[in-house]
Parts: sequence; structure tokens; C-alpha cells
Amino acid sequence: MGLFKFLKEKFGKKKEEQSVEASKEQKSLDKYDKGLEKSRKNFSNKLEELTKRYKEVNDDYFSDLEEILIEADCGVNFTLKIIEDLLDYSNEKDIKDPKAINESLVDRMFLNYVKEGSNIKNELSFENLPEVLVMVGVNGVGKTTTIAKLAKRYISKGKKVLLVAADTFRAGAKEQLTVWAGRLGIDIVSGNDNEDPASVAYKGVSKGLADKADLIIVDTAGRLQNKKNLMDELKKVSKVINKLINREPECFLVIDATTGQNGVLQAAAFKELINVTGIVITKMDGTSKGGIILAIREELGIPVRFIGLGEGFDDLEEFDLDKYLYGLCSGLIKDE
Ligand SMILES: Nc1nc2c(ncn2[C@@H]2O[C@H](COP(=O)(O)OP(=O)(O)O)[C@@H](O)[C@H]2O)c(=O)[nH]1
Ligand SMILES: [Mg+2]
Repeated sequence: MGLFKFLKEKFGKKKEEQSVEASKEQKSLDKYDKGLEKSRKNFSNKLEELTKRYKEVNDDYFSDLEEILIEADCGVNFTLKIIEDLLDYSNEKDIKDPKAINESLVDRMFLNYVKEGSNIKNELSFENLPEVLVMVGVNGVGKTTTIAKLAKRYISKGKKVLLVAADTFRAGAKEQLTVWAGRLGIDIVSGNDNEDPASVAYKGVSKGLADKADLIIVDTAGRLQNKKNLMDELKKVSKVINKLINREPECFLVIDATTGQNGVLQAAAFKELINVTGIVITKMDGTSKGGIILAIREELGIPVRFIGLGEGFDDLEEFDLDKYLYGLCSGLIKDE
């Protein structure tokens, strides 16, 4: 059975049984469904329209398909590879039905993602305590908001969470995080304006160690990749933490989905400077070009660990490839 049918089986029908697990799962699926609505309308509708326009696939079909993938921000490399694969598949198996090609497209989106490794653990492991997580990314992508969402997530799993406001660069950044800490009822360590972020990180992680925190989340300034001094600071933050906990911290790079291929470039720049262990894609709900996840995976190999699907506290989900692909393509799957 192709993935297309598998996803339809898995998610297509609302489940009868309403165990706690099942209703949690349904809620999560609904969030994906809603958050990916714009992308789905754009992507699935275009694909569907294509299958109506062509009785049989031909060169023009593949060229239109290529355009749809590029427009969905799947990235040039990913798109060219997938189109070539689909062309081979069509020729070798003599498959001319556009619907069958689109089904195979969904399979390939999946396979191309997991070829980089399928046993990805998105959740923080808490194998070594405290878990230290450094959040990086340019200004405005949603770092601070995501920190609040992650803190809430782990507090509700019974973890003791400490926030560290090492963004001493941007006016108001400390205050913003302090408000979140207040709402969540947790401690925060912050520095003075323009204090060396590494020194704030040092204080924060030291306090977390003393207080036996399970999770310490460090907010950093929106370091533009062309500003070398800011990047050097970032390395210093990581080094200071490494010394305190004797291992590399987790480092999530936050990318705003609405910035498209620019986001992919940002990710490439950050990857060269710091050991990025995961990506959080935010504002997925605000874009109609949901393919950026596929592009990032293709270009950088870094797994997407969480996905922001709205502005609310609870609008952060663990990344799940099945739900994502279903959210993106369910227009096609339902109508089949
Ligand atoms: N729609 C939507 N907005 C988001 C999401 N994540 C963050 N935002 C918004 O993005 C803006 C910038 O967020 P902020 O956390 O201050 O970014 P930072 O500069 O990287 O710390 C805020 O208005 C957030 O509400 C998301 O997943 N969906
Ligand atoms: Mg911020």
C-alpha cells in the first residue's frame, strides 16, 4: 500500500473510540489540519486541478508539477530530484494516470525525508540532567514565543523548567520572557542590557544546576548571520554551557516558514556556526507554501523537531511527518 492510502486509512476517518490517547491524537491532528490549511489549499488544489487538466501525464504535466513544487517552497534541489524520479517511474512502469503520479509524489516526499534517518527523537530526551536548550535564529522568527510554548509543554509533563534571558541585545527581550515566566509560574535568570550573553548563560545554567532544574532554556539575540561579532557571541554561549555540563547543549534553530527560501539560507548560515541539533518551524499557519520543511531536510539534513501552528500557547506540536504530509495533501486524499 502506498503512503497516500496509508495516510487516508490512518487519519481519514474520525475514530469511534475516544480513549484519552485517541482524543489527544485527534486534537494534534486537528492542529496540523488547521495550521496547514493555507498550504493545503494552495498545494492540493493545484495538484487536483492538474489531474483534471491532463488525462495522461506528458512533458507539460511534469513541467507544471515542477512549478507547483517550487511555488510551494519545496526548494529547487528537492523538486528537480523528485520530478526526475517521477519521470523515471512513469516511463519504466508505463504509468500515465496523473492521480497515480500524485500518489507516488506523496510517497517520495516521505521517503526523501526519512532517507536522512527515520529514528529521529523529536522530544528532548532528558537522558542527562539538566537538559539545556539554546534557542537561536534571527529576529522576529518566534524564538521567545516558542520558548514559552516549549516551557509549557514540559511543565505539563512534570519537568522543572528554568528560563534564561540571554538576549541582552534587543530592547524589551528580557521583559517579554519575564512576562512568560510569570504566566508559567517559573524562574527566570536575566542579565543587564548589553551584558555579555555568555555571562548570562553562565549564571543561568549555574542556577539551574544548583536548583536541580530538569530543563534550562536559553533565549539568545537575533543574530544576523552577517554580523560576525554576534555569531562569535553565540559560539561563546555554547562553549560556556559545554564547560558547565560537560556536553553540547541541544540547540534549536527557529525558522519562520513565511520567509521561504530565505529561511533555508538562514539555516545554512547557522549550521556553519553552531551545532544545530534541531529545527523549529514557526508560523506554518501563516504561509501557503508549506514545502519549506522538505527543502530544509533536503538541503541541510537537520531534522525538524517542532512545528508552530499558531500564536497560542498550545499551538506547538512535535513534528510528525505523517501528520504533516496528511495536512499538506489531505485535499487529494479525501477527494480520491
Ligand atoms: N501565526 C503564528 N505566529 C507566531 C508563531 N510563532 C511566533 N509567532 C509570532 O511571531 C512574532 C515574533 O515572535 P517572537 O517570539 O517575539 O520572535 P523572536 O524575535 O524570534 O523572539 C510574535 O508576534 C508571535 O506571536 C506561530 O507559530 N504562528
Ligand atoms: Mg525574542
